[in-house]
Amino acid sequence: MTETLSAEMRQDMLEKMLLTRYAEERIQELFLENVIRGTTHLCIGQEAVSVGMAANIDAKRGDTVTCTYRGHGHALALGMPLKSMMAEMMGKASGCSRGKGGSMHLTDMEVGLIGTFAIVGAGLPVTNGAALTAQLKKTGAVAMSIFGDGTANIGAWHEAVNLAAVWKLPSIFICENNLYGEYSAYEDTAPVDNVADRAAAYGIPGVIVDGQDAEAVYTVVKEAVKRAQAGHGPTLIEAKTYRYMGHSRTDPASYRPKGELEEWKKRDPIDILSARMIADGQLTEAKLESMRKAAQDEVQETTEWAMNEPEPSKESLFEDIWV
Ligand SMILES: Cc1ncc(C[n+]2csc(CCOP(=O)(O)OP(=O)(O)O)c2C)c(N)n1
Ligand SMILES: [Mg+2]
Repeated sequence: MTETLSAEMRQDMLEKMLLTRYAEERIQELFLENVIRGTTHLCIGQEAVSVGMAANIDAKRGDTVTCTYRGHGHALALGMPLKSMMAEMMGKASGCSRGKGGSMHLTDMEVGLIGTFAIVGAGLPVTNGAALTAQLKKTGAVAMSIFGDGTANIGAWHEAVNLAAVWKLPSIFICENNLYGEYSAYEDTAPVDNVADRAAAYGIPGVIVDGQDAEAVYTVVKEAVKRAQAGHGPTLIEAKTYRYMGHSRTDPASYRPKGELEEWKKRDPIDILSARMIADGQLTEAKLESMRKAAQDEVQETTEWAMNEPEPSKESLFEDIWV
């Protein structure tokens, strides 16, 4: 059953979802204005998974997270400073990867984010490595990997889930099933109705959760953490969600059936949590409005700040590399 969280935790989740939403809207504009180069993959519509996951992470304990190129929301939910992210987007030296990674390579060891990966499926084996460390050192830490529905068709995914199950690693595999892998619909590329159904092949629990409901996501991830810490091994969680935007910056997503986006927008993660808080007397429309404004202001101020930050030096090209 979905846990009812404290007013403070709900407030924190709502703030982070608002910050992610407005930051990503601004990022899209900045790409179109050529202020940010390369490409970008937005998680607008999927924010509840980010906050539900992140609220279970204890970086001090040594918990770790790997995620994908669609990782802005996870990074912010884990507590990466917006400045660090925005500067990285713009290739500035003050970015989390010193301006050399960009949108798809956000990393912040302080918050447990050991990497966002552009290679589909590449995060799972790394998560297993972190989980093995926790298991051998008996730290009680867990390692999470976030990925999409298309990723469950990749060889590395199957090898990683299998190994984690055999070794009973404290790995937690969280699938954001947003119905599409690039431009292909889930049902055209997978032979099973749910990604979670694949858990049976590896003898681990496969749990389906409403990915639009932050508290529901929080609840199932918490269960998976307990299981991992008790030495029972990994859990596969499938959060049913939807990306409002196309796959990447220039994709108009014309392959989607008419009306599908509108249906999903009726179950917006920010609306669901804020409505619940209002119903429980923890939030008013006016307070919500001021929270929106605060998030928008932070995005605007941070954007301006990042634009004026220096580029990395030429010498830094030879730093942080293996020869
Ligand atoms: C190994 C590999 N194959 C193909 C690609 C190209 N590619 C980038 S994203 C993507 C789709 C992944 O879909 P999904 O796992 O559902 O994640 P989503 O983008 O929907 O979050 C593909 C095929 C890649 N980056 N890496
Ligand atoms: Mg997908």
